Amino acid sequence: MRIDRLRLFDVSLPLVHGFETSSHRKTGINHLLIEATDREGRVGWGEIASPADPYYGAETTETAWSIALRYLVPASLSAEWDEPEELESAWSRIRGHEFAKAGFSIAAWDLHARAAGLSLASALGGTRIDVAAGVSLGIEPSIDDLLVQVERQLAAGYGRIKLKIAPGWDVDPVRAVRRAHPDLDLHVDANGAYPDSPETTAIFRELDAMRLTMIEQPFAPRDFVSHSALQRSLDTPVCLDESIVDLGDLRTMLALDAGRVLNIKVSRMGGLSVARRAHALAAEAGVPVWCGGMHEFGIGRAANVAISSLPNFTLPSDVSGSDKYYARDIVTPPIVAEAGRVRVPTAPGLGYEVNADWLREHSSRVFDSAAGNTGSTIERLTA
Ligand code: OSB
Ligand code: MG
Repeated sequence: MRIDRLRLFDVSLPLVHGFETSSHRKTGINHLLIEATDREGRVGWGEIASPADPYYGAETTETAWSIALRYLVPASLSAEWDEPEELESAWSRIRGHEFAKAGFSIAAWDLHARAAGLSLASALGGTRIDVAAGVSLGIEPSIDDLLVQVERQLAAGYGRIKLKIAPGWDVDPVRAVRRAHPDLDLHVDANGAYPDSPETTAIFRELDAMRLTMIEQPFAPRDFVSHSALQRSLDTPVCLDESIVDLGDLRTMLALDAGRVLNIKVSRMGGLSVARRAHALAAEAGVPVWCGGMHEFGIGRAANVAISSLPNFTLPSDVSGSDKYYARDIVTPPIVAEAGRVRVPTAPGLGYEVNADWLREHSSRVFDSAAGNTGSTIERLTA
């Protein structure tokens, strides 16, 4: 297989409901979409789901655009490959930039699966016909507002809810939700916002009594030692997200008992091949996994659905229907959750088609490798 042409679209969509985490509030999402056309004219799609700002990780939409044009596009156009891993090895010497790499990995896997006539889920070794979906709820102006959001998502059929927490927004809102819904599959995500201090330990002791499924990423990403000490003092499993960007990080987590649940994000780990290897390593260690989301548009969301069909994704994933975030997604049909589950497509590749008009309408710039050389100077505004 050889990719002959790449186009990158810089796409923005408004969120239907603002989303606030421990670091900031978002009202819209800006991701990059990748269209890869092979020598036979087959097309694969990928999504670079980096946040616009460097508060979740170091990458931004701009760093991803720059690394893509300067390194990943030329590497992808010059490789001859059969398996996606072979193409990925063309950029393995580039350090970091996992979100940027993940977009190209998804496009390669989509092409690979389409060429083989397989759904992406089957090409990855997935076994489920549908996957359990959970929703992630941001910090709200008040506890009453949060309770309204919880009711709304339960009414929509979701069975698992994750609450964003931050210092000053933790024990009280979580207790209120737990009181209103004693049996709900509930967990919290701090996005690394807590200092490792006696006050923090006291907060997590209180949360430990609320029968949460997990406490996600309480401390800074590189602080495995604090996560390990906390995990050993709690009954609730600690889940790592930002800490795990490669398999070495996962081995560190397992060796230090720094968490007992793993959030696998295709984007954070640099693509589908690494995500699949992390899934296998976690399964071997007896650590359950789920797939985290980055507010993906339909392409990245479809990749998340596909990876979630693997056997050790035993906890609900952040793969809510497109409508939780977007009035209109860029794929057709839109991704939908029914009774808290999303069907795994059986059509070849990602199983969704891109609406080209809608995509163009929401793109602020488009890069086309066929329009000239592959240097960083060809950024074309769409007509
Ligand atoms: O930590 O899971 C996170 C969104 C942006 C940055 C970090 C996170 C999130 C989410 C999104 O929680 C959940 C989703 O995409 O459904
Ligand atoms: Mg998280």
